[in-house]
Amino acid sequence: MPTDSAATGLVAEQGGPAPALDQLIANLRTGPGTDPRVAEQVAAAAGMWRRPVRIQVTGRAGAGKSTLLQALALISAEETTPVDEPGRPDPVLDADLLVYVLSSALQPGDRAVLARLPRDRTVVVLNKADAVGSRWGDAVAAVDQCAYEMGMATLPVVSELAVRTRSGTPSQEDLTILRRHAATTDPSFTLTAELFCSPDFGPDVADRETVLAHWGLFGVSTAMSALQRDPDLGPQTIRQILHAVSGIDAVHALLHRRYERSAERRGGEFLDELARLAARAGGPGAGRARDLIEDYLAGDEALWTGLRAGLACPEVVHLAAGYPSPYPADADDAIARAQRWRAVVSSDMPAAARRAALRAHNGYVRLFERMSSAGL
Ligand SMILES: Nc1nc2c(ncn2[C@@H]2O[C@H](COP(=O)(O)OP(=O)(O)OP(=O)(O)O)[C@@H](O)[C@H]2O)c(=O)[nH]1
Ligand SMILES: [Mg+2]
Repeated sequence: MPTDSAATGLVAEQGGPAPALDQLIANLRTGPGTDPRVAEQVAAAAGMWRRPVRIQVTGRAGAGKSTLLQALALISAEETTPVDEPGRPDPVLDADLLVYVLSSALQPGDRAVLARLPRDRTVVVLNKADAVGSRWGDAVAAVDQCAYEMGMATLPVVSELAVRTRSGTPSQEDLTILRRHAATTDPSFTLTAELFCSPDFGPDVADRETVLAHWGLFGVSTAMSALQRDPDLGPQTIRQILHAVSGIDAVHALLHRRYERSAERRGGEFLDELARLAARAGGPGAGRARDLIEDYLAGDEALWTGLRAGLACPEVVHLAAGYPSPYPADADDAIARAQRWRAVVSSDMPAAARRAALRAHNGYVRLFERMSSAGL
C-alpha cells in the first residue's frame, strides 16, 4: 500500500485486508434482509480472488527448472515434468503465471510449446547464459532474438551461480587461490574446467579444483576478472558481484510485477462475479442482497480494486506504464489521469480495453473526489 494513501484510508491492498468486503459478507449472513445463500456465493468468490497466484516452472528436460526454482526460492511455484519429451504428453500448463526455462538457446521444440502459451502470463528465462557464446553480450543477443520471435518478456540468467550466491559467500581461502592466479594473462585459463585445473598453471591443482567446485567456471572467471582489477576486493563484494552477474534479481523483479498483475486482474474478475451475483439476487421476494452488493461495488474499496484491475488489463497495460504508482500524487494528478482514461473509453480501441479504461477512469474520479475534499 502506498504510504500516502494510508492517510485517506481509501486504499485496500490487493489481496490484503478488505474491511468493506468482510462487512458485506457479514451483512449478507446476519444483517437485516439476510441472504445466506448469496453470502456463501460472495465468500466463495472472495476466496477465489484471495487465493495465492499459482506459478509453474516449465521447459525441456535439463533446462535448469529445479536450479532456477532453488535460486528464486519461490514457495508457491511448482516444477512441471519436461515439455517436448518424445513419447510423453506435455504437462498441462494452466497456472496463473508460467516461467519457461530455456537452456541457452531457443530450440524448435521450445518454439512449438511457447507458441501455444498465453503471452501476458508467460515469462521466458534463458538459463545457462554463461554457456552462450563467449561473452555476456552473446546471451543478451539470444535473449533479444527470443523476445522478438516469441513476443514474450525474456531475461538471461545463470541459475547455478545464483544458487551458489544464495547459499554462501566466498571464503578467504577461495579468494587467496583466485588472487594467486589473478595475474595469469593466458586467456585460455578460465575457458574450460580442464584448463583451469591444468598442472600447466602451477602445482595448486587441488586448490583450483576446490574453488571450482564452490563457484563453478563462470563464477571463478568472473571473480578472477574482478580481482585482476582490484586484488583487495573482499568476500562480501565478490559475492555481490557474482550475485549481480547471475541476473537473478531482474527475474525476481519481473516475476514480482507479473505476480501482482495477476492478482490485480483476478480482482477485476471478482468484481464481475459480484455484479453477476447482484443481478441474480434481485426479483420479487428477494432480500436486500442486491442492494448490499451494489453498495459495495460503488464503494471506495471496490473502485480501487477495479482501478488496479483496469491498469493491469493486457490491452491497456502499456498506457499505464509511465505511472510511478497506480496511486496518484495529488488531486490534480488524479483528475488528469481520469481525463486520459476517459479519452480511451470513448476511443475506438477494443471493448476489453475500453472496459478496463472505464474502471481506471471511475477509480481516479473517486480518488480525485476524496483527495480534493480531504484538501490534499
Ligand atoms: N552452466 C550452467 N549450468 C546450469 C545452470 N543451471 C543449471 N545448470 C545445470 O543444468 C543441469 C540440469 O539442471 P536442473 O535444474 O536439474 O534441470 P531441470 O530442468 O530441473 O531438469 P529435469 O527436471 O531433469 O528436466 C544441472 O547439471 C545443472 O547444474 C546454469 O545457469 N549454467
Ligand atoms: Mg528438475
